[in-house]
Amino acid sequence: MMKEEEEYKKEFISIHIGQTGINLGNSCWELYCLEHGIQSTTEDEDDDGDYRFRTFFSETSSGRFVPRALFIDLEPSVIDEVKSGTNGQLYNPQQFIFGGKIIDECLDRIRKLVDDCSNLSGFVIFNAVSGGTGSGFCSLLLESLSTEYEPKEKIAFTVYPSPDDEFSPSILDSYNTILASYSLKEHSNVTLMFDNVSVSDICRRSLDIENPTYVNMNRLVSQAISSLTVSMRFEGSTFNQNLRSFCDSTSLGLIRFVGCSYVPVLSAKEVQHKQHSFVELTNAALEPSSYMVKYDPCKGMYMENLIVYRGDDVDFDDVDNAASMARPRTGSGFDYVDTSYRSGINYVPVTVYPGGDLATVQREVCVVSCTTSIQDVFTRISHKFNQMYAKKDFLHSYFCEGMEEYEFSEAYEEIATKFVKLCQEFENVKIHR
Ligand SMILES: Nc1nc2c(ncn2[C@@H]2O[C@H](COP(=O)(O)OP(=O)(O)OP(=O)(O)O)[C@@H](O)[C@H]2O)c(=O)[nH]1
Ligand SMILES: [Mg+2]
Repeated sequence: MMKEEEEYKKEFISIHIGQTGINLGNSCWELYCLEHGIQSTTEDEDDDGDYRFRTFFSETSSGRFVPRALFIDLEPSVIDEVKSGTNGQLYNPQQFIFGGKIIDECLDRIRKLVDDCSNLSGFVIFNAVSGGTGSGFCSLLLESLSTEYEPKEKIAFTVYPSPDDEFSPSILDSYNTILASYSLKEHSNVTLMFDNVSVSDICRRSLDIENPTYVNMNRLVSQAISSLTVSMRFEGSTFNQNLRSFCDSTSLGLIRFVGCSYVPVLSAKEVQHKQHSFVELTNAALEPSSYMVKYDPCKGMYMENLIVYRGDDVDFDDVDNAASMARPRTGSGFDYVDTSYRSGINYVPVTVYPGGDLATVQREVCVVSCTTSIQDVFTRISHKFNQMYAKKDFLHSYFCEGMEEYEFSEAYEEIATKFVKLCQEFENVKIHR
C-alpha cells in the first residue's frame, strides 16, 4: 500500500450495545453502505482510489467489505432481527454476541477487530443509558476498553431518557442513566446525546409522521451521525475540523456531553423547490428545536460549536462567512466564549435512504454544541434518581447483580453535584467578567 494511503488508515471500531445500540447502529451501517456503494450480498467492486472508507470497513480474503463492528446484547431477539433483516448478510456471524457473562468473549472479539487494524484510532459506542444493557454492560465495557486501549478515543452516540418520555416507561431509567453517565464522563472523550422525544418531535413537525417508529427515528439520527463521521470515512475535505479534532478542544475536555442538531429535515413526500443558503441553514441548525436532545441552549453559555457543512457545492468562503456570522439566540445574557466555533467542510454528496422519509438535499449542516445548558438533562434525571434513592427503592435488583451502594452515591455525586456545579461555575465566571 502506498504511503499516502497508509495515512488514511486510522480505523474506528463501532460497538453496538443493547437494543438501541444495535438498532441505531444497524441503521447507520445501512446508510454508510449506501454512501460507499457497498452491498451486503455481492462482492464489492474495488473503490475509486478513496481508501478512507477502510477506516470503518475491513476487507475479507474474498474481497468483501465488512463493517468494523460488534453487536452485543444480553438476549438474542434484537440481534436475530438484524441478522434476518435486509442488512444481515453484511456482517459476519462472529460480529454478534449475546448472552449473560459475555464480557471476556466481547473483549476477545474486540482484540481480533483491533488486530485487523493497522493504526486504530478508537471506538465508536452506540447505546441507550436508560436500559440495563446499554447502561450496565456498556459501563463495564468502557472501563475495560480504557484499561486495555487507553489513550485510544471513545466517541459515544447515546440515547438519553427524555422528559415525559412516552418511550421510556422503565422505573429504573434514572438509576441506569446516572450510573452510565458517570462511566461515560470518566471513559469517553465525547458523548453525543439524543432523546426520543426530541427526535420524534422533529419527525412529526418536519416529516409529517404522526407516530414515529424507532425505524423513523433511527434513520433520522443516522443522518446526523453520517454527517459527523463523513470526514473519517471519505477524503475530499479541505478545511476540516471534525468530531475527532473537536475532542481535543479544551471545552470538550471539561464538558464531555454535547447536543447535536441536523438540518434541513425535509419530507420526501413534498417537492422541494428551495435551495437554502448556508447562512439560513446555519441559523436553522442553531435553533433550540433543531437539537436532538431536550435542553434549551439559549439558557446557558455556549463554550464551543462544531459546525459541519456537507454537500457537493459547498463553497469555502460562503460557509466560513455563514459560520462566523451565526449567532445562536441567547436568553440570559450569555454569549459565546472567545473561541466560538470550528467548522468542517465535506464535499461528499448527501445520501438518504431510498424510499425513506427524507428528501434528498444538496446541502446539510450539523452542529455539535458544547454548552453549559446540558446540565438541564442531568438536573432533571438527578431529581428522579434522588426521589427513589432517598427511599432506597429498587436497589436490591442491582445488589443482586453484584453492585454496591457506594457506586450509586459516587455516580450521583460526580454527575448531579460536581458536573452540574462545573457548568454553573462557567456561567458565573462569564457573568462576572
Ligand atoms: N432511538 C431508539 N430508541 C430505542 C430503540 N429501542 C429502544 N429504545 C429506547 O431505549 C430505551 C431503553 O433502552 P434499550 O436499548 O431498549 O435497553 P437495553 O440497552 O437493551 O437494556 P435492557 O433493559 O437490558 O433491555 C428506551 O427509552 C427505549 O424507548 C431504538 O431502536 N431506537
Ligand atoms: Mg434490551
